[in-house]
Amino acid sequence: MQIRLSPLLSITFLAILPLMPSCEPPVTTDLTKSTLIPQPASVTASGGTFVMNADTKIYVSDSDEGTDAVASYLSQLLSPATGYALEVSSSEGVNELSGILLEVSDDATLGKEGYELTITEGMVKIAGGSAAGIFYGAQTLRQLLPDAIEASVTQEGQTWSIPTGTIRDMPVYGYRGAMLDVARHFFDVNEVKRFIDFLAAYKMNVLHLHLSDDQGWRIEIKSWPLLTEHGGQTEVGGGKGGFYTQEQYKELVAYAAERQILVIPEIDVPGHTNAALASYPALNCDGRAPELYTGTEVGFSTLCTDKKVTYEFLNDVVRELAEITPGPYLHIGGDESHATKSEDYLPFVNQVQGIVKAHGKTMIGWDETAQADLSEGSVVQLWHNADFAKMAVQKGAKLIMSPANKAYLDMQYDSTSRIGLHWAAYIEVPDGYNWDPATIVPGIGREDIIGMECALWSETVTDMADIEYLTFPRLPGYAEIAWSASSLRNWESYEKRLSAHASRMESMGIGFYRSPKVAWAASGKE
Ligand code: IFG
Repeated sequence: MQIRLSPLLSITFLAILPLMPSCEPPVTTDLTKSTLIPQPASVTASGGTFVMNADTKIYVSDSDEGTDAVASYLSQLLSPATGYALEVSSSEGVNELSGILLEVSDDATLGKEGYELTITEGMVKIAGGSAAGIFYGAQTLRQLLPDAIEASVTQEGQTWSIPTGTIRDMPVYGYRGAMLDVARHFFDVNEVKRFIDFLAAYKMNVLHLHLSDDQGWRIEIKSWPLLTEHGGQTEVGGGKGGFYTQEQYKELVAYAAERQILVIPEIDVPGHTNAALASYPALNCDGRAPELYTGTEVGFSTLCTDKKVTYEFLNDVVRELAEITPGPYLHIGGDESHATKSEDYLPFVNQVQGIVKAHGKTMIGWDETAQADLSEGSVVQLWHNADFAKMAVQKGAKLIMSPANKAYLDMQYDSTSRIGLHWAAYIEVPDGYNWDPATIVPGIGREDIIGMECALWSETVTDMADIEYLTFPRLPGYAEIAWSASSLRNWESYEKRLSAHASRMESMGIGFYRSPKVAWAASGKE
C-alpha cells in the first residue's frame, strides 16, 4: 500500500524527524521488567545501569574447574554483535575489579546448575554452583543485553547496557531436553549444532538424538559398516539421507558439552528397524533383507528376537556407542513394536537392558518398556500411555515427561500449519505452555519425574527452516516448564515475555511461526 504525503506535510515530517525516538527499544533500568525466559527464581532491581564496552574484562578465579571454558564461550558469544574481543583474565590479585567476574559459589543451596547474578554500575558477578551454573548465569546476562546482541554483524552505535540488581536462580528439573529425529530426515553436523545453540540459549541441557529408524541408520558402527553404507543412504521421500561418522558424532558431543548439554543417543529397537534389517539379511527372521523404506508408516518392522546374532549385533552397537557417549544414559527406544510377538517383546527389552548395563550405561526407553523387568535406575519416557508411566513408577523407575499432545514439536499449531502432523493434537503456543509435568498424569508427581523433553519428529521436516518453524516459538515455553517453578508460571506473564522475544528471535535469524495466539511486541524491524 503506497502512502503519499502532501509537500507541506513532507517538509513538516522531515523537520520533526530527528526528534522522533530511534527504533532502538527503550533501555530499562528496572531489572524486574526484563523479559527473561525461563523466568528466574528471584529478581531484585537496584535501578542503575551497567554498561559493557570494548575494555570490559571477563575475570575468572584460577581455581574454578571449567570456568575458563565458560568465559571464552561468553567472550565469543558477545563478539559478533559488539565487535569486541573481551579479554579473559585471572581475578587473582586484582583488587579493583570492574567488568564481568565468573566464579564458582560456595553457596550449596544454589545446586550445581544454580547461579547468583549480581549487577552493579561497575561489575557483573556470576557466582554459579559449578561451571554449569555460571553458564546459565551467562545466558541470563545475554538476555539482559539488548536484543541486538544476537546479531551476527557489528551493531554500530549500540549501547550495551543492562539494568542493575540481583538474580538468584536454579532449575526445578535436572533433565531439560529436546529430541531431534535425524532418521526420518537427516540433518548435518552444522544443522544439529544450530539446534544445540537454540537449546543452550534457553538453559536446556539434553539433546536426545533419534539416530535410527525404518528410514535410516545415522551413526557409523565400525563392526557393522553396512548400517550406514547401506542403511544411511536414504530418508523419507527418497532423498539422499546421510549419517554421522563417529568422529562427527564426537564433534557434536563436544560442541554440546561446551554448552552444558548432554547428548543422549537413541537406537530404537526392536521395532523401527527397517534400515538395519535392509542392511543385514541375517538380522531378519527369514534371512532376507527388505528394501530401504522411504515412507512414513510405523510398526511394520522388528529385529528377530529369537536369533543369537541379534544380541551380538546389539552388543556391538551398544558397546561402540557407549564408548563415544559421555553421561549415564543410552536410549533403546522400544516404541511401536507392533511386528514383534508380544511374548517376545519383554524378554527382548530385558536382554537389551542387560546389554546397556554391561556397557556401563543406564537404559532409557519409551513408555512401552515399562512392561519389562526394569532395573534400578532405568528411566521411562512417557509419550502416549499414562498406564505404562504409572507401571514404571510402581517398578521404581523414574520418568521423563514427553506427552505427545503437549510436547511433540512435530504437531501442527493448527489445521493451517504448512508442515507437521496432528494425530496427537494441534499444539498452539498456549497449549504447549499451559501444562505441568508434575500434575498432568494423576498419580504421577514431582518425585517420580527427572525432567521434561519436547520431541521434534521429522517425517514432515526437511530443512532448517522447517525445524525453526515448528521449534519456535514453542521451545522457550518448554524450557520454562523444565526450569521455572510452576508457582512462577502463568500465561499472562509468559506471553508478555515471549512477545518481547520476537526481536531477539529475529536477531538470531530464526524463522519462527508468528502465532496469532501471541500479542507480538512491535519489533524494531517492522
Ligand atoms: N510416534 C512414533 C515416532 C513418530 C511420531 C510422530 C514415538 C515414541 C509418532 N513413536 O513417538 O516414531 O512417528 O509424531
